[in-house]
Amino acid sequence: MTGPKALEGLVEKSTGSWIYVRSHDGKRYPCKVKGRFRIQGIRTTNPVAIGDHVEFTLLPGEEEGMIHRILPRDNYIIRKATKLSREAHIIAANLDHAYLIVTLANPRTSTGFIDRFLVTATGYFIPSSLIFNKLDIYGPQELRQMEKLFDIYRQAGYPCYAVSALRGDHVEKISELLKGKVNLFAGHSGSGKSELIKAIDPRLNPRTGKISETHRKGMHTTTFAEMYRIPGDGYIIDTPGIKEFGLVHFELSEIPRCFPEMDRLLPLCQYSNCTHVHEPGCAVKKGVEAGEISEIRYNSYLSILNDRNKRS
Ligand SMILES: Nc1nc2c(ncn2[C@@H]2O[C@H](COP(=O)(O)OP(=O)(O)O)[C@@H](O)[C@H]2O)c(=O)[nH]1
Ligand SMILES: [Mg+2]
Ligand SMILES: [Zn+2]
Repeated sequence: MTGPKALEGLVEKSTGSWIYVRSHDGKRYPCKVKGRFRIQGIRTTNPVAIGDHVEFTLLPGEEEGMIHRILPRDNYIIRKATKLSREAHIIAANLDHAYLIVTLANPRTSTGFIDRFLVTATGYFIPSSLIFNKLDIYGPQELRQMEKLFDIYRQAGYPCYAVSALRGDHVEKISELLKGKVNLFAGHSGSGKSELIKAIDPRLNPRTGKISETHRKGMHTTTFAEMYRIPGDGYIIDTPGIKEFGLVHFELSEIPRCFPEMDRLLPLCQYSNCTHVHEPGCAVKKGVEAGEISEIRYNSYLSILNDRNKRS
């Protein structure tokens, strides 16, 4: 007699108690996890994450499965489980691209938030871009500000796009970018992630707007990412309620490496252990003075460094 057949599939949804795996034949199975999985050196609250490729066996009845192996991850993005926790929560794995949905009004996304997101994604080797949403409500002031931010982030090496999910402006362009890839959507609650997903594929129905917000706030539980299949053989992973991206296990010296425009200059610093704060002969500080590195980005660097120093 042979054992139960092992199948392979993609984790599309994980609620904690059940993990939903799409097998290669297209069927979706609710699964449980067997055994313990760890990322080296960090404790995680969820061993199996959305985007994971797993091996599982069917339980008697062949409706449910048991996951017994996670295939090696290309990458993953994690945050701290709670603000003070030492445990990490894996947001998603095997991402091709991460998009931060930014709004300059209703709500306003700060550059500090943008930079923390980009540092995290860059540190985990996930190419990332910014999508400025709600173009339809911007006045001259917001449009000027947007142009300025476009310059800063493009110069730093991050593509920038502007859309209106509600009115449909430039949504086509985004759909093109997402094709054939696993894409993460992040951003403040209310920035329009769900609305944009609906604009990309009207058949999808993520909850938008006020009702779900109040609902969410009342729940006080971890919100889990959702994965959506989109036309053109791609996926969007919607990550609700993520306020802080944790640089969970980055060394201090790795942080400047996550600013591409600083990274280029690091070999030119006079001291190899330069922190780029006060040292003489610092190429990064010279870059800021010369306008090669934006002051906004440099200030975000200082702020991230400062937070880290406070904690350790
Ligand atoms: N004016 C305007 N409102 C938008 C746009 N995109 C989303 N919204 C609105 O912003 C609110 C929050 O959007 P939602 O997609 O739920 O945000 P999420 O929390 O990021 O998923 C909803 O009332 C949306 O209708 C847009 O492009 N323009
Ligand atoms: Mg949403
Ligand atoms: Zn330096």
